[in-house]
Amino acid sequence: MTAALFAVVAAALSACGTSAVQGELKNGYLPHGVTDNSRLVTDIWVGSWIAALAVGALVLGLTFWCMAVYRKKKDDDTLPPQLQYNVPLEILYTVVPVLMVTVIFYWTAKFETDIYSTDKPATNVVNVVGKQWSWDINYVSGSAHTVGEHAQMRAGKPGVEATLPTLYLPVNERTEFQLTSRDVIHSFWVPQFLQKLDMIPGRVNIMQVTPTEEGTYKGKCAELCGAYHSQMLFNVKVVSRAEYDQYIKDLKANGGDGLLDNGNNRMPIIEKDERKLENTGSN
Ligand SMILES: [Cu+2]
Repeated sequence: MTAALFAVVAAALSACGTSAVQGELKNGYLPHGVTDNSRLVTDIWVGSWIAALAVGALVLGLTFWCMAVYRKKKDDDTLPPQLQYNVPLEILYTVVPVLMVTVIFYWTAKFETDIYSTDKPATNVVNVVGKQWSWDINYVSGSAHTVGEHAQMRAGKPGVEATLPTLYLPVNERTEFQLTSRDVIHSFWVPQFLQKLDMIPGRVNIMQVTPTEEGTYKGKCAELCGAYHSQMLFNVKVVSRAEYDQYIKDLKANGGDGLLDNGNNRMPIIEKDERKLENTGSN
C-alpha cells in the first residue's frame, strides 16, 4: 500500500512538465522560494506531506479493508475474535507513533537549526523595525534609513502598493536582519523567503537570508498586532549590488542619512540583546 502510494506520488512529481499548476504541486503548493534556504524548506515540506499521506493511506486502507472483510454476514450471529487487552498489540500502537514523532522531531529540529543559523558572516546588515502599522528600515551597513507610513488601502484602490515601504536587498549576498519592534509583537514575513521571524518588543531577533533571484516581492506582518494589522505591508526589491549602492546613496542624499534610534521604542531593548545591535551603532 505504502509502496503503491509512493509510486503514485513519484509519478505525479516526475510528470511535472512546464505547466505552472503542476510546478506548484511539485513544491507542495508553496510559493516559489527565492533564497538559498528555499530548497531545504521545500524539501522538508514536501517530504512531510508524502510521509503524512502515506500514513493516512495506510490507516484508511486498513480501516476500509477491515470494514469490508469483517462485516456482519447474513444469519451469522457469532462474535468475531475479540482482541482488546492484547498487550503486544498495545505496545505496537504506542511504539510506532512515538517512533514517527521522533523522526519528525529530529528532521524538523535539524532543518530549523540550519535555516535559522547565524554562524556564517553576513555582508549586509539591516535592522527592520516593526511598528503599528508600518516598517522603519535601518540600513546598518550603509548607514541610511527609511521611515514607513501606515498605508491607507482604501478598499483596494490601485496604486497604493507602490507607496508601501520598500526594503532593498543586494542579490546573492547574505543579509542579516536584526528585527526589533517599537510597540507590540509583529512578525517579519516575506512569503517567498519561505521563513519568518517574530519581532518582540525589547528584544533583537536575528535571521539571515541570501536572496538568490532579483525581483520584487511582497512582505507582510504575520502577527495580529492591532486594528490595521492587515495593512502592515511592505515591498522587497532584490537588486544587483550596483543598484543597491545607488539606492543607498540616493537615500542618504534625500534625508535618509544615518540610522533611526531604537531608544525611542516603547520598551527599551534589554541589556543582553543590546549587544546584538551594538555593532550597528543604532542605539
Ligand atoms: Cu504587525
